[in-house]
Amino acid sequence: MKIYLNGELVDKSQAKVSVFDHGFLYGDGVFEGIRVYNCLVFKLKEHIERLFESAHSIMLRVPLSKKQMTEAVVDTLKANKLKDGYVRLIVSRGEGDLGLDPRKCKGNETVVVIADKIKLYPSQLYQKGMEIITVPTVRNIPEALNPQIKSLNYLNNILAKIEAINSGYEEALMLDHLGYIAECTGDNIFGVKQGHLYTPPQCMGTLRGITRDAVLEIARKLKIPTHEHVLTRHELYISDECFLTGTAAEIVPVVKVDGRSIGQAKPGDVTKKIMNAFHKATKAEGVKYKL
Ligand code: PXG
Repeated sequence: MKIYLNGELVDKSQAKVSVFDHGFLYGDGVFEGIRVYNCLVFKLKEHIERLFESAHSIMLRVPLSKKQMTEAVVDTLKANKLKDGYVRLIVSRGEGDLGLDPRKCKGNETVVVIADKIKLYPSQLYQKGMEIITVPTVRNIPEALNPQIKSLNYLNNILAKIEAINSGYEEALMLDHLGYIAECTGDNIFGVKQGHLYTPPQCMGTLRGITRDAVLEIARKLKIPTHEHVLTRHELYISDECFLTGTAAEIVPVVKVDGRSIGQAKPGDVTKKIMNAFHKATKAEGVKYKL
């Protein structure tokens, strides 16, 4: 496997970064996860845009232009002869000293591109649907660490994931500090009620997911009314359908939340319609490359 590391494609065994890298020491950096379907990089422009926005917010200089970053992604995919897969883009503050001061890392920013395969859940889960549980850890407060920043510091989400796993669930429902629904540990959440689609607004402690945006776009095309507003757990419990969206997980039907059946406790018609349209979009859209 070849890894892109600071301008070079190196063998996996040679792809090493310093233990003084502030990405490692403090989670000081940003990342993206991108999917590739049959030599089409889905929503690559949007992912690169969000990477640069995250970096801008934490005052991290990305040593490549957006065009160069796009080329780095495609070159890494080609070097690994991957038609389908998952790309992880990472920009960290780079090597500094043991203090927090990011000025010590100036000019040392680390850029990594990994192209690999990913499968989060078994296929039957997509047919049967998932059960999720609300966990005690609340999503980061936007005024402290805004979830819009896709930073390398994922402990908030990992703590929630651990709580879900300890309770026998694969995924956690995270609330915001006010008790409204935020998102899951690596996915956005949607409810369907009487043919309308609901999802929390992006300003309320949720990441503006690119799959979330793609689903909203698909829904509008399918003439499904969409609403981005605050949701309580009660509103989710009484939904007809529920599903999660994320680049890694794609679209996952949810059939139970906190022990409450959602609708008929099986993947609903609107969810299936959106899943179909999403899979069609992944076959038709994206930045194309040749192997
Ligand atoms: N919310 C959070 C907190 C995320 O990390 C999403 C929503 C979905 O966003 P996109 O743009 O992908 O539709 C994410 C992204 C994993 C994993 O192992 C998931 C993400 C990132 C890294 C790993 O589940 N999700």
